[in-house]
Order: sequence, then structure tokens, then C-alpha cells
Amino acid sequence: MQRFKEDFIFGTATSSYQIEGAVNEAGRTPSIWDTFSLTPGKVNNGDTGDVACDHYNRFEEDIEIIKSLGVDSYRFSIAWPRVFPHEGQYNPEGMAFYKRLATRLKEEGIRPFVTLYHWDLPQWAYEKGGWTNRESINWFMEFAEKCFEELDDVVDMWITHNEPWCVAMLGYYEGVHAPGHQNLQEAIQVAHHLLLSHGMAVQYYKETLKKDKPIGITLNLSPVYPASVEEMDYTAAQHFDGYLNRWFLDPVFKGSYPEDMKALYGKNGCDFDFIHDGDLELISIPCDFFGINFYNRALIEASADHPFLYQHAESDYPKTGMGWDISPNEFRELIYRVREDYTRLPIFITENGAAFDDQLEEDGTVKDEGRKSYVEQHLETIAALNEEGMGIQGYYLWSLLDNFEWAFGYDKRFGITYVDFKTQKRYVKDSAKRYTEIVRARTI
Ligand code: GBH
Repeated sequence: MQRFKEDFIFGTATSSYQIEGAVNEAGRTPSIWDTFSLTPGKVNNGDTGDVACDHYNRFEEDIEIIKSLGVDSYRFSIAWPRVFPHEGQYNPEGMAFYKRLATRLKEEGIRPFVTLYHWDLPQWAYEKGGWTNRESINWFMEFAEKCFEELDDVVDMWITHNEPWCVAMLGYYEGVHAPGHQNLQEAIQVAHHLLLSHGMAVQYYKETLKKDKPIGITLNLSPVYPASVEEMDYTAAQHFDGYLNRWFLDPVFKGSYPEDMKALYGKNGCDFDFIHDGDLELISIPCDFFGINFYNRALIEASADHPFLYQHAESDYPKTGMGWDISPNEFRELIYRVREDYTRLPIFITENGAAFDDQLEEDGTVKDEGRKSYVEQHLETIAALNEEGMGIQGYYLWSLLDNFEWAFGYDKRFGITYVDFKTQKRYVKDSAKRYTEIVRARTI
């Protein structure tokens, strides 16, 4: 049996577009995810976030669920197009929703952990070039400043960006996320502007406002392994690690982009004119913590068909409903690597969780053994890591509710609460009950 310290923070997480619905309420305008999901062929079954979990109208009920879980904290994000529905036009009614939400949470003793950007770029900003345009930093800053000004009193911690890799690479290179472009030059430019806007927001928060809540960034990291001892597979793995992990870790913690990846992107026709003097100093500005979203390891082999000469290899690991390897041991190695190569900042696991094919039983239970065991394995790993001095200060289970799983729509259920999307009724799954036990006992 392992113990978590009294001040370890247990939480659960969501994001605005995935749960809120109410896309036309209180002055909200479309985000790129509205546009993308309404474009035929982009999202499974043609699903959209139009209604999602209707959390915008049901947040009181959802806070009751959060309370019943016994968690210390709840992580959510702010829909930018609610707050700035048009360029330069602030919408207090949109902000009021987040004020109500955070205030209610605080009244219940649940600490609000707020992400500014979890992928729902206003459509108006996209039409002016979106994140490929360096101007996007100014639009983001206007949004960030308003959020700091209006919400800092009721927020406990801030995250600037969630998973810039997904925004840049899935959105602008692989084309499977909004806005669905396939252009490497754009993707690395987007990544740069996201990181710059992160640095600028942190600088503004700490140095200009002199506010003191912890502020940081969340990256999605997957430790990468070559599928064999062949040189080619090692090279492929190194490329994939550079693409997924180092392209973001290096600028944030070392103030430089990895040279091998610059060479590779250069070979694929990219230039780096978008990097200006002083940018990397800003990107690597010290933060208060480092947020990591962890789901799986990656097993990689060589492929001549891909510009970066890699492909995912067949693996014999047990898998989640996404087909992702269940890999708590590699999670452990990832944390050691982050500690050795990158940072000693406090670490928060800002997301971890799994999708499975859940079955709602007649008695209203969901016996999600797979998810329960996934969560247990990762929490055991964290407890052990902390005994070895790894300094993980909190854990946010993804996700509070089944929700809009981006390009997969509602088919993939990540919730510890089951949502019947026809009736909007919520059912607490067995994994949630187990999580509550762990949280209450602070023991696993
Ligand atoms: C997160 O993204 C999002 O923040 C959240 O909104 C989403 O609902 C949740 O996770 C569940 O998907 O196998 O090595 O190619 C997930 C980020 C990035 C995790 C890609 C899996 C696969 C890496 N994902 N990663 S690999």
C-alpha cells in the first residue's frame, strides 16, 4: 500500500468545446471546431459540439458530481469565442459563465484549475490567418488579459495552452483536427506562435500584473521506443520523438529548437524566418509548474513512405479503446527523463485516462473494469515516483464526463461519468467510485 501526501491534489478535467454545447447562447460565435465538425467527413458520424454534455446549462448538476467524487480540484477551459465573439469585442455575458462556475467551485472547496486555450480558436481569428499569423499573439493576449483580470480571484492555477502539439501538428500538418490543413511550414509556425503567446501571457501575468497564482503550460508527451535494435528504427524513433516531444520541450525548457529536427524540417521544405530575435527567451520564461498529459507510449519503426521516415509499429501491449498501449512503466521512464533532461519544476499530471467501450447496465451502473485498472496502475506509478522524489504534485483524471472526443465524436467515451447523450442523464461509473475511494483514503 502506498500513501499520497496530504497536499497532493486529486482532480478531474474537461475542456470547453468537448462538454459545453450551447454554441449559440449568450453571444458566443463559432470556433474553428464548430466549422470543422460541421464539415462533412471530418468527425465520426458527423457529430458536433452543438449540444455535447449541455454543461453550459447543467454546470450546477456537474458540480454536484465533482463534489461527490471528493476531489480537491477541477480543471476546465475557457471558450475564447464566448469571451471575444468578435475581434476586439469583449462579451461580459460570456465571461460571466466562467465566473459563476469558478465561484461555485470555490464555495464547495474545489480548486479551479483553468486552461486558457484548449483548441477552440474563434472563427473570426481563423479568418485573419489564425495561429499561422503572428498577430494571433496579440489576439490571444487580449483574451488572456481579460481572463486574468476577471477571474484571477476565483482561480487557483492557470494553464496557458493545452497540448500545442495537437493544435499545430494535428490541426495544420496531419489535418485530422481543426482547421484541417496539411502544411508542415504552417504547422511549425503555429507551434511557434502558440509557444510565444504562452511566454507572453506568463510574462504579463507575473511581471506586469504581479499576480501570484501558479501559471504554466501543458504538453502531451509520449515516450518513444524503437521497435527493434535496427539503426533505421532508432532513427525513426528519434524523428518521432523530435516531432512529438522535443519540438516543444526544448524551446520551453532550453530556449532552443532541436537542431536535428530543424534539419529534417528544412529538408522537407521549411524555413524558419518566423523565429525572431528574442522569441526563444520569451518562450523559455520560467513558469511555476509543468503540466503533462500522459496517455500512452509510442512504438516506432522505419518507413520510407513518411517524410520523417517513421511509422507506428505493431505492439503486443494491452490496449485501451483507442488502441493506445497501456504503459505505466513507460510513464515512469518519461517522468525520469523530464527530470533529468528538462526541469525540476513541480509536475502536475494534468490529464491521464482511457476510453473503453462502456456498457450502461439496467440498474444504472457501468462496470468499467478496464478504466478502473488503467487509473489504478497510473496512480500506483505516481505514488512510487513520488517516493523516489519525483515531485508530482497533482493528478487530473480525464475526464469528468463522456464528451465530444474531437475527430472521434461521441463514439469514444473517456468519462468516469457516463453520459446518455439522448437524455443528458449522468451515471457515475465504477471507475469513479474507485477513484473516490483512493482520493478519500489518499492511499492506493
Ligand atoms: C488529449 O489529447 C486532449 O487534451 C483531450 O482534449 C482529449 O479528449 C484527450 O486527450 C483524449 O484523447 O501514439 O505516440 O502517436 C490527447 C493527445 C496525442 C494522446 C497523441 C495520444 C498519441 C501519441 N493525444 N497521442 S502516439
